[in-house]
Amino acid sequence: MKSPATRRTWARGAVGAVVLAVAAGLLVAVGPQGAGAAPADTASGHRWITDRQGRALVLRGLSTASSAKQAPDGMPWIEEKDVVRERRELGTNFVRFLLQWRKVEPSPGTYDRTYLRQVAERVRWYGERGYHVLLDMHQDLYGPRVGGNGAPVWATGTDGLASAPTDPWELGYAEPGTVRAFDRFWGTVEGGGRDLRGHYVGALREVARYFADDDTVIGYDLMNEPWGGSVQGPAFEAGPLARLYQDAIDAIRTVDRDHWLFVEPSAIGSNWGFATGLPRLDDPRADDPRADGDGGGERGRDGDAARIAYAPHLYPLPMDLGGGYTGSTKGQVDRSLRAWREQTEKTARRLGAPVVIGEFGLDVGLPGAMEYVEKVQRMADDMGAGFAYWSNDPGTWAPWDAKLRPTRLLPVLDRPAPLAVAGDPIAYRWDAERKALTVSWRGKAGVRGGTEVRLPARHFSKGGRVEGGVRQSWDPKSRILTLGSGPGTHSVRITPHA
Ligand code: IDC
Repeated sequence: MKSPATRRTWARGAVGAVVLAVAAGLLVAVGPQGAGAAPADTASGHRWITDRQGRALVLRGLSTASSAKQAPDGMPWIEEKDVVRERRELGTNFVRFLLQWRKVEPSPGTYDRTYLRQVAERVRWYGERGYHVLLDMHQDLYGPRVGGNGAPVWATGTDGLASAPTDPWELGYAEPGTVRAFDRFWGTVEGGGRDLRGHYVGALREVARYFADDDTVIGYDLMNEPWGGSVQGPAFEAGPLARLYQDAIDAIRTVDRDHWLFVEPSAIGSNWGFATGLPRLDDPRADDPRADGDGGGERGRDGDAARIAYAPHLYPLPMDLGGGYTGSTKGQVDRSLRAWREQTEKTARRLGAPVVIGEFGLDVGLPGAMEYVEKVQRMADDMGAGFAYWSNDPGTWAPWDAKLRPTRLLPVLDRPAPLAVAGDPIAYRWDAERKALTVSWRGKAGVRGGTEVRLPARHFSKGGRVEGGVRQSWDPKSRILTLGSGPGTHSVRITPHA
C-alpha cells in the first residue's frame, strides 16, 4: 500500500554552464551557473514518498548523530527521553540515522547483530513517536584508519601512504592515504586485493535484511558523500559510483522490496550547486508486477513503482569557506541556492526520484544564520522536498546547546507545516507575516486518512482556524490537526485562533 504518486514533469528553465576543474585533489570552481528561468513555485508535479496509507510525506527532521561516528559502539548520544524531547520541541517526523560500515561488518563477512539490534532499539524509540527513519551508511574521509569514519580498518588500503589531520576536516579528502583508500575501494588502481565494493554491498544487504519488515524505516542512504579518490566528476559518478549503487540496489531488493533507496551525488561540487553526472538507476521492483500497491502509480518502463530517492546535501561554497549569510556573501549564497535547486531538480527528473535534502546546516551563531535556515526551509517547501538538518548533536550547530537548552535555531525549525498530505500535494507554505499556513492538494483514489498539519504552540497557542477545508480532529498534545480529504482539489488556509 505504499505506491508512490504518479510522476509528472515540471516546466523548467535552461541550465547554465558549469566548469569544474579538479587538479591535484584541489577543486577549483570556475563560473557559476547562468540564472535560467525560475523553477515553478509549487510543490506539485513530482513523485512523493508515501506512508502506508498512501499519503505524501513531508519529511522534516535532523540527522542523529555525528557522535555515532567515533563512539566505540557506534551509537549516537541520544537516550529515549531525547527522542521524546525532539518530538515535543520540534514536531519533526523524520530522522536520518547514522550507521557505520565498521560496525556492521567488523571483520570480513561477519555481521554484528548486536549492533543492528542496538540500532533497531533506537529506531523503535523514533517509531513509537511517529517518526520515519532513514538509515544512512555514513562515512567522512573513508574511515578511522585514515583519520575519518565509516569503513573498517580491514577494508582500508593505503599502500603505505599517510593521511594527516587537516583543518577544516574536508581537506582530508586530498590526503594521499585517504585518496588511496578510496581508489582501492573503487578498484581504480592496479594491485587487486579484496573485493571491497562486494563487501560494502553485502553489508548494506545485511542491514536491509534486518530491517526489511520494519515500518519505521523509510529507506537506506546508500553512501554518505561519496568521494571518487583520484577519479572525479562524471567519470566517477557515471562509472564506479553508479555501478556500486546499482549493485547495492539489486542486492537490497533480494531481501527488501519495499523500502526507499536514497542515493547521493559526489558531494564536492553538488553540495555547492554544480551539476552531477549521476545517471538514472534501475529499481528491480519496478519490473515486478506485484509492485503496484494501491494502483496509484504507473510501472514498467516508466519506472514509477521504483523507489529511488535523491538525497543531495546543501552547503553553499561561500558558507563552506566560513562566510555567514550577510553582506556580499548573501547574494553569492542566494545565487548558489538557485543553482543548487536547478541542478537538484534536473537530476531528480533524470532519476525519476523525489528529493530529500540529506543535509544542510551551519553554526547558528554565524551572522544571518537563522535567515538562511528559514530560506532553505521555504525552498524545501517550494520544491516539495524533505530535509534533514545537520545535526541533532548538542552544540553550536544544533537546536539545543551542550546543556540541552534551546538555541536560537529551535524556534526557526519549529515551524508550521504539513506532515502527511492525503493525495497529490499542489503546494504548501507557511506565511510567517500573515501567520497563515496554506496547503493544497488533489485527492486521490486509494489514499486513506486525512491531511495532517502540525501547528506549533509558539504560533498557534489556541489551535488553528480552518478556512476552505474540514477539520477532522485536533490533538493539542502532538499539535496535529487532521483535515478531511476526498476526491477533487482541496485548498485550505489555517490561521491562529484568536
Ligand atoms: C561533521 C561534524 C564534525 C566532524 C566532521 C568529520 O559536524 O564534528 O568533525 O563531520 O567527521 C558533511 C558531512 C558530515 C559533517 C557535516 C558538517 O556529511 O559528516 O559533519 N558536513 O561538517 N558534509 C558537509 C558538511
